[in-house]
Amino acid sequence: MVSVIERAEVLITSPGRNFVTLRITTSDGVTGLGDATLNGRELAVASYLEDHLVPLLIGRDPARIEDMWQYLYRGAYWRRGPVTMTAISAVDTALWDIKGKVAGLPVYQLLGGRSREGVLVYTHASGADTAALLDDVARAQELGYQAIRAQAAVPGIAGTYGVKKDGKYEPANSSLPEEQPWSTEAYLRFAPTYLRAVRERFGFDFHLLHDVHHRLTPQEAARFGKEVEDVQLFWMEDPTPVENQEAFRLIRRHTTTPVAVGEALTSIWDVQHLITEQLIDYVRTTVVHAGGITHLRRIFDLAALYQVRSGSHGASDLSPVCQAAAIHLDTAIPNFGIQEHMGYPDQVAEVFRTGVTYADGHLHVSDEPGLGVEYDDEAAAAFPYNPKYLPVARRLDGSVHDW
Ligand code: CS2
Ligand code: MG
Repeated sequence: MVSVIERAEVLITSPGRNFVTLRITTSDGVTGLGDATLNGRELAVASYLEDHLVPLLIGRDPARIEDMWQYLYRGAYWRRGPVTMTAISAVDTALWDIKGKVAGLPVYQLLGGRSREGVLVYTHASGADTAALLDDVARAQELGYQAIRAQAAVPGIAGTYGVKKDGKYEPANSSLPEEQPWSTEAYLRFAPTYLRAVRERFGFDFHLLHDVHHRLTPQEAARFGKEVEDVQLFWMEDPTPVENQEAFRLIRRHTTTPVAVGEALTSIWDVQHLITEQLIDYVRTTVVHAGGITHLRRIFDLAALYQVRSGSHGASDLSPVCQAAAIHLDTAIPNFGIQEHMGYPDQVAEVFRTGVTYADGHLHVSDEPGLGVEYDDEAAAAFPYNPKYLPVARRLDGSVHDW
């Protein structure tokens, strides 16, 4: 009797932050998990799955992953975009989890096996000022991280992106969007000074990363990249909003600081020109938002032709299911660059039990069949959904800016 998809459940929980997970169960009782979390818009994806995709899955062959991808993508008629692609990602990832369990193999083995023993990761260091940032970089080095992202609060600008409060950073933290003031002028004066201070204190024998977080115009981004060339950043991330891809030609003309882009992009067509015109050095698309393992591998294969490496987004709003799937892919692909590792609130481990382990600046997947993640329904029930919004940035004149 051929196994078919018998059940598909959309699971919502909030252990410290909101997560949406799809669980597919086959007629043989094999289950697969897929992350479907879209920060600040979680219920849109939950409904897309519950109301539109789940009815299509029941009775289908879980082994036909590629056919399912094409069926859901082309069959949607309305293609791409974060909600559609996150829903398709969840189905795809769950089917790879099932295929690994049926084969009795960890997913990285299905993707061609190990290309490396461990996956180099970067962590977040931040501070309310330069001194606090330097302390946090020292903390990260003590934990063995060989790659560290540095962010510090811009003086006089409350709520600067990426700065922890009481050791924690969760941007989606209010029941209505927090409106955060922003000044590009103040940022451009200050950011190069704290990045330089990190190098002066800790030297160059580790990777230093920085997330501009979409805040600059193309010219400002070119100027910033040029100004910090002496800092030898591993990358400057999302220097300018990605809709205007012409902008990256201008940035390239003025600076050799490596550029990483892609966390807000959801398909190969969104990164195609950035890759084929060598406008970026790292592509940050993810399993959860860019079409699952099937489509993300396609993106990385295209990138490999142009010596563009992977640098997948891995913030705490991408669940441990996404993280595990990302590490399986990172373990197998030839053009792996680096993986973000922001970490999770403590309660998350009560709901998601994952075989991913950390050691000496690297993450390691487990050799359990499938993705190696379990979901505890009982624990999840203790953390009901808690609507939260990402902030909105406003310039000092009151106008809206890119957050
Ligand atoms: C950030 C994210 O980690 C990053 O690189 O860009 O923290 C991003 O702000 C959030 O994932 C948005 O939900
Ligand atoms: Mg980012």
